[in-house]
Amino acid sequence: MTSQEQDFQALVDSDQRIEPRDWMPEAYRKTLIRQIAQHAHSEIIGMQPEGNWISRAPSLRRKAILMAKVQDEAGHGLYLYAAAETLGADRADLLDMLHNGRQKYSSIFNYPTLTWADMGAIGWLVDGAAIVNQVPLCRCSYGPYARAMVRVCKEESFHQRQGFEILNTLSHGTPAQHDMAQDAVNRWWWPSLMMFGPPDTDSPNSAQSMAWGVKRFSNDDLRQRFVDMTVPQSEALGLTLPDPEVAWNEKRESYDFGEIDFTELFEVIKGNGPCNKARVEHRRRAHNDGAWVREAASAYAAKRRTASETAA
Ligand code: BYC
Repeated sequence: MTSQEQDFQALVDSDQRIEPRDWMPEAYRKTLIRQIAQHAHSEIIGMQPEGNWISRAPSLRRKAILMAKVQDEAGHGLYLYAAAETLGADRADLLDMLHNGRQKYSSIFNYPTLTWADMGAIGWLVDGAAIVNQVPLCRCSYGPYARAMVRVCKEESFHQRQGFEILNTLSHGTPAQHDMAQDAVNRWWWPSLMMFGPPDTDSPNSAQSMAWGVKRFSNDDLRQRFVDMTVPQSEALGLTLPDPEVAWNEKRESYDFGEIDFTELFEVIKGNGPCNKARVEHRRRAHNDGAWVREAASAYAAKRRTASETAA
């Protein structure tokens, strides 16, 4: 280890933050750009499944809340792209890599949203899983990422509660509404568990990311934490989780749960999920349709720059 590397690791080990101008190993920079970019892409792709229901929300109140939530996701994408830029990444390059499949986004957004109850299940389960994954990232060793996560987590907890409230209303509504809520939970439960990534035995990035203080807990530990949090909530909702093996384990003081079909996760990551193609195509179209906005913003910024130079 060089002395620069030793100083860097000592900072990380003493729980201090690495800031953009600090020296950092190239591999640390690359890992962060990879994770932050994937995270940013997930936020903006994640707008699609929910955006699908804005025009069909069952009341004005639900529509206003859903619009605010989808807008929050765009904001999360912005904080995260800005955090990646502090590492020297170029936002346009990152978007290109999303559009041509060279960078990933979360598997969860490749599933369709079939009914209004899916808005509840996404809020409760997907945002719930996101919180469990992201609260530890508030203590990530890289300052700009950690700080972005603080605000993201506050907003995610509002999102999670709105999802719970949708499901609670449906679950205690008519029998048809209850069935719709149960069906949504049945479809979203296993994909939500997969959001935490492959099992620890099959997670190539974990060991190094944990040594660098980027990840604070392993994929399996966070998944277990999510299950422990969610089972009592499902009881409060009056809904069941689609896993007969869920049972309290006195010895471990945690819930046991059934085996996850990780071949499904790997297939979805490879691009073979139910909606991968549609999501990326829609994203590319939106990007192309928005070209005039980017051009107008750049032209306006150039005009202002010229005006202030002339004034000076
Ligand atoms: N989907 O070695 P591993 C949100 C990839 S946003 C797709 O364990 P790592 C929300 C992984 O990238 C949700 N790919 O990796 C937004 C790696 O591939 P590469 C997103 C996955 O990085 C809007 C390979 O598999 N959250 O919540 O140590 C509305 C091996 O995995 C997935 C974040 O991005 C997956 N599920 O750990 C509502 C949080 N899992 O890159 C909600 C930040 C794994 O080597 N990210 N892969 O080619 C993380 O915490 C970590 O990156 C992960 C994976 C836990 C996801």
